[in-house]
Amino acid sequence: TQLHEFIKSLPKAELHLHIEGSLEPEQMFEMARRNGIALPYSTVDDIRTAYAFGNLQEFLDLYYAGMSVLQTRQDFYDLTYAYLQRIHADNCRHVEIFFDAQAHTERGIAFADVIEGILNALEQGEADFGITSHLILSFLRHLSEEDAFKTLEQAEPYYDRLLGVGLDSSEMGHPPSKFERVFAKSNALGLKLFAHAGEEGPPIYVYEALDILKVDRIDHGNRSLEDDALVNRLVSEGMTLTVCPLSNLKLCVVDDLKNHPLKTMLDLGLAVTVNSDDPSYFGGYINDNYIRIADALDLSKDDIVKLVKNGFDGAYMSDARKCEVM
Ligand code: ES4
Ligand code: ZN
Repeated sequence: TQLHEFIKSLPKAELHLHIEGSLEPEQMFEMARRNGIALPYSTVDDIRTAYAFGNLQEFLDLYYAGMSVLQTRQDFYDLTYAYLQRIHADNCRHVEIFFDAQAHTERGIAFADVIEGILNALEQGEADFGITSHLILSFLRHLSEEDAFKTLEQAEPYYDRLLGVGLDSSEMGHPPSKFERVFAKSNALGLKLFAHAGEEGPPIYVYEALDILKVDRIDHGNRSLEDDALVNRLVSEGMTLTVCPLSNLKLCVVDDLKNHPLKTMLDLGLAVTVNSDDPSYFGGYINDNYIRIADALDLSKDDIVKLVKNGFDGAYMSDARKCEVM
């Protein structure tokens, strides 16, 4: 349709993307083959069939298992470069990427191999596709504060090449307050602060992300809608929420895209953006997320423009770069 073509034609920014969640089944087989790793699947279709999740944890179990094929610096390079190539086709011009360092270092992969593979691909992607990018070190919240501190220390040689730190993985039972001190330290180092909150967790987790972690963006934030005072605060602060429609559908945060709160959030004046989260696992890259949610909620051209603009407003880009792409 005309709206689909409009969405495809717009330059976009993506602010919520886990690079390990862009690992496509074909790549998983190729890397398993070259690294001599046995997979519990025989075909690409087997993998896609297995991607049916009842909640966040069911997804995370397959996500951490899948990334075990990532072994070498070249694997991290290839993963990242393929993602950039894919979003270039979606006219995505800027991306801020999370990586889960601990999910690799705990398997014995060197931190340097992970981050240098990713950073080298980001540099090549800018040269080849004109996509600007930032990298965010995300702490796994099911692991300890001490483990997060250790990971922040391992990143020391790369602080100037990191935009910030994030917080992801199993939300329930792991409130933002668990990471108060490591976020304070990250802030003192000049890093930006991001946290997943209110995806499955209650509004109090969003308050903690704001008040205790002092985050610069909230990832997801859907459940903020249960608390009117919280909504008013997020609106008045102009806090960016990185919403992920197909992720919410696949993880049963919503039962149907027609019941997704995105349009409500927009109409309340929240600074919501559209993102793909883990595109290989959730069935779509950035344009698919825009198209599926636009169709389900009957979004207007003005809604789409607002969402795209929110993406650039919430991004860490120079005004000159924004001018160039918007
Ligand atoms: C994630 Cl959707 C989501 N939520 C929490 N942690 C994650 N890690 C990768 N995707
Ligand atoms: Zn996420």
